[in-house]
Amino acid sequence: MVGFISNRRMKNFVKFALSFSALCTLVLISNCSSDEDKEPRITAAEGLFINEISASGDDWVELYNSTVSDKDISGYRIQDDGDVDYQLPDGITVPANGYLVIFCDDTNNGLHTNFKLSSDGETVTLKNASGEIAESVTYPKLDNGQSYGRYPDGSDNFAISGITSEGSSNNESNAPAITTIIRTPLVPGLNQDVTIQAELTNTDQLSTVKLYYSFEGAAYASVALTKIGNYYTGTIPAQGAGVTGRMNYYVEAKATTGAVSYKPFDAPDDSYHYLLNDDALPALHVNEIMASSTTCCPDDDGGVEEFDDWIEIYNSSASTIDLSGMYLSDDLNDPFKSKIPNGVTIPAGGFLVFWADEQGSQGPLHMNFKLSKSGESVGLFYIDGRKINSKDFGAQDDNKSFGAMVDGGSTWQQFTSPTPGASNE
Ligand SMILES: [Ca+2]
Ligand SMILES: [Ca+2]
Ligand SMILES: [Ca+2]
Ligand SMILES: [Ca+2]
Repeated sequence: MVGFISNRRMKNFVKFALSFSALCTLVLISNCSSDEDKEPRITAAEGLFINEISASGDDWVELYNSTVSDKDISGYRIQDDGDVDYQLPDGITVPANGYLVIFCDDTNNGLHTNFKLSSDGETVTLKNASGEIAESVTYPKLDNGQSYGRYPDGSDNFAISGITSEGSSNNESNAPAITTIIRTPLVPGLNQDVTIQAELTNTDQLSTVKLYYSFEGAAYASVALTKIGNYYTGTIPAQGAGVTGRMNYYVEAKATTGAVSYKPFDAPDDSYHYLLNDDALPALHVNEIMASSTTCCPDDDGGVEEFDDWIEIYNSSASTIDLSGMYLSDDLNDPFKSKIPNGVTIPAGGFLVFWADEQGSQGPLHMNFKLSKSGESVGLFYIDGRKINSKDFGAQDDNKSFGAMVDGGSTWQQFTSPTPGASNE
């Protein structure tokens, strides 16, 4: 479990050390016990807490005031790792026994900070007007719809909850959180059982974990998942020989309190899916790659020239091929890495260049990975994840490409004069 840093604890420790100093030498302090829960809470602003943090999708920090008086936090500052701290507006109060949400959305105005939070986890620190640390909480990796908070409000018990309670009490919103879902096989063939494993955290009050699945829009069926090792495990049954279509699924975790969480978090509106498909794979080929460009062939984005990595795909068939929903990846174990948007086609006998620049905002041909100059793999995958074609490559020289000697062929060579979008020659 990921811990947290509490300034209050440090102050409690100082107070404890002072009050017991007459009894204990410094050497013996570690042997003297004290129930710090009986010590009054002392903070730079007593009774003010960072109560809940959301850091994936919507980023925000919820403050909680456990006292019966409004707390004026004029001059307070908030920061995350590595960013300049942000001063909250004057005249802002956290209401008595109430909540205030600070939006970490990088808009730098009012209750909207100049930074975003990392979904991988970091530390959020709140300082008072004198610059003293009022609260500091280190949160772990969070997924959409999950939060890290105090359950109940203002306590020292932190947990990842599978549901959030932005601006309201955490007390009824403590749900088990589903952190990981694994599907085996990742690319199911027709008429195959599919195993789903779910990893959970914050399970003290766990009641049930269920897998829901729906084939081709039928009503969802459910199956209880059984804990095997670290995972809650169950099976989506095979659909029969020759049956093709789309399987949607999601996992639900319910607490004994009735609080429920899902993965994906907004299921059933959203769900995971796989395709049972027996289409013949298209005649497409990874045909030429550039893994280290400094002067060759700038990308198709206007403005300043960008010399990005690229992948050329060749259509060896006599028909136009629609690549909508197919995938490119630089990891052959992760076929679903970068989805090709709708409307991308290659004419019969034609070539198309995809940019491996992690700049998806530059258009439909820009993939969310780059190619390693020291070598790796490129794969083209069908809409169901089956591999159409792939190529492993070793270390590459700057501005020289690696491609099939004959378009679509299996013998590859280095090209001093790359031919992105045209026949290799
Ligand atoms: Ca809350
Ligand atoms: Ca680019
Ligand atoms: Ca890469
Ligand atoms: Ca070429």
